[in-house]
Amino acid sequence: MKIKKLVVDSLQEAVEEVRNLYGPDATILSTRIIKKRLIPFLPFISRSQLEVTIGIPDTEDFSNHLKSQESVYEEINKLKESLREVVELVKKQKVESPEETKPIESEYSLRALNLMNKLINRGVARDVAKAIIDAGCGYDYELRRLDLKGETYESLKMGLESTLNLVRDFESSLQDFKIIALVGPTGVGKTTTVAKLAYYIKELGKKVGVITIDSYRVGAVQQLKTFISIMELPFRTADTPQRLKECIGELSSMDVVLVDTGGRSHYDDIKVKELVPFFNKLPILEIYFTVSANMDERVMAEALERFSVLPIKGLIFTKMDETLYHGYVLNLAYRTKLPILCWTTGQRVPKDLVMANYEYLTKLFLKVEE
Ligand SMILES: Nc1nc2c(ncn2[C@@H]2O[C@H](COP(=O)(O)OP(=O)(O)OP(=O)(O)O)[C@@H](O)[C@H]2O)c(=O)[nH]1
Ligand SMILES: [Mg+2]
Repeated sequence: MKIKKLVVDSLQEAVEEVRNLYGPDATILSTRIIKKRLIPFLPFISRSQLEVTIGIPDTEDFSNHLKSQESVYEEINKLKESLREVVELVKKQKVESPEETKPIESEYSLRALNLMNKLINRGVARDVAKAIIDAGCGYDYELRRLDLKGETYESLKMGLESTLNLVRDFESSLQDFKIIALVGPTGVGKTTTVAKLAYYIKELGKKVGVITIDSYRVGAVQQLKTFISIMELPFRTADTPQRLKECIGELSSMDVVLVDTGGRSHYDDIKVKELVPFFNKLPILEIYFTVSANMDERVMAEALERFSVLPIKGLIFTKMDETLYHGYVLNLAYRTKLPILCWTTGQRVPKDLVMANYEYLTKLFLKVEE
C-alpha cells in the first residue's frame, strides 16, 4: 500500500479529491489540522487547512491477482476444449456402431428399468436380467418403449417362468421308483438337505430310504443316521460301488432312495472322479449338483464344471438365508439351463426347505433390500 498526503480545505473536499485522484479503493487513514501562512514572512496571517493521509492499495497486487485469475480461465478453456474433443469422439463412435452404444434406457419404460436394476443390484448378470425383463415385457406403442406386461410381480414371474427351468413335476414324478443323489463341494449342506428331502418325500406319503456313501467320515454317517432314525426311515451305508448297488437292491420296495455323498473339493479332480464308479450304470438315477447360494458365482460354475464328469440332472441351492445376492443362483441356472429342484433356507431340519416354485423366486427379488 502507498501512502500519500493531501492538503485540503474541508473533509468533504478530501473525500472527493481522494476518489477522483486515486479511485474508490483508496482510503483516508488520518486527518490533521494545519496552519498555512498566507504571506510567508508574516506568521500571524494564516488560515487553517486539513492535511489528509491517504492509503492507496498497491496496483501490483491487483495485477498479480488478475494474472492468476487469467491463468485459471486459460486452464478452464483448455479443459473445455479437451472435453469438446472427447464428446466429438464419443459421438463419432456412436455413429460408427449404433447398436453397441445404444443406451439401454431408451428401450424400456421407467418401471421396467427399475425392475431390471433391482435384479442387477441383487447379483443378476446384466444379460440375464435383460433376458428376464424382455420376457416380462411387451412393446407399448404409446410409450414407444418396452413396458412390463402387467404389475411388477406378475411381469417378473412371467419373465422368470420363460427364462428359468424349475423341477415342477417332482411330486408327480415319484410314481415310479427312482434314485436321487446329491453331489457337490464340501460343507454346502448336502447331508442336511438329504434329511430335509427325506422328510418332505415321506410327508407326500411316499416310501423313502436313505443311503450314504460318505463312509470314511464317522461323524458324517452318524449325523445323517440320527436324522433318518428319528424319521423312522431305512438307512444304509455303502463304502464301495458294489455295496451301493446291493443297498439299492435292499431298498427296492421304496418309492425313492436318496443318496448322500461326502463333500469333495472340486479342485481335487481325483476325489470327484472317485464318485463315477458309484453311479455308473445305475438305472433311474437323478444326480443333483448341490451348491451353496452364498458362494461366488465363478466358484459355483467352476465346481459344476468339475462335477460334470457325472450326469448332472439339476441343481439344488442351499444357504439361501446366508446371502442377499440371489442373482448368482439365477445366473448359474440360466446359463446351464439345468432345472432347480429346491432351495434350503436355514439349518433347521426338516423345516428350512423350499421346493422350487416361481412364486418364491419372484418374491425373493421383490423383497425390499435391507
Ligand atoms: N444357514 C444355513 N446353513 C445350512 C443350510 N444347510 C446346511 N447348513 C449348515 O451347513 C453346515 C454343513 O452342512 P452339511 O449338511 O453337513 O454339509 P455337507 O455338504 O453334507 O458337508 P460335507 O459332507 O462335509 O461335504 C451345517 O452346519 C448345516 O447346519 C442352510 O440352508 N442355511
Ligand atoms: Mg455331508
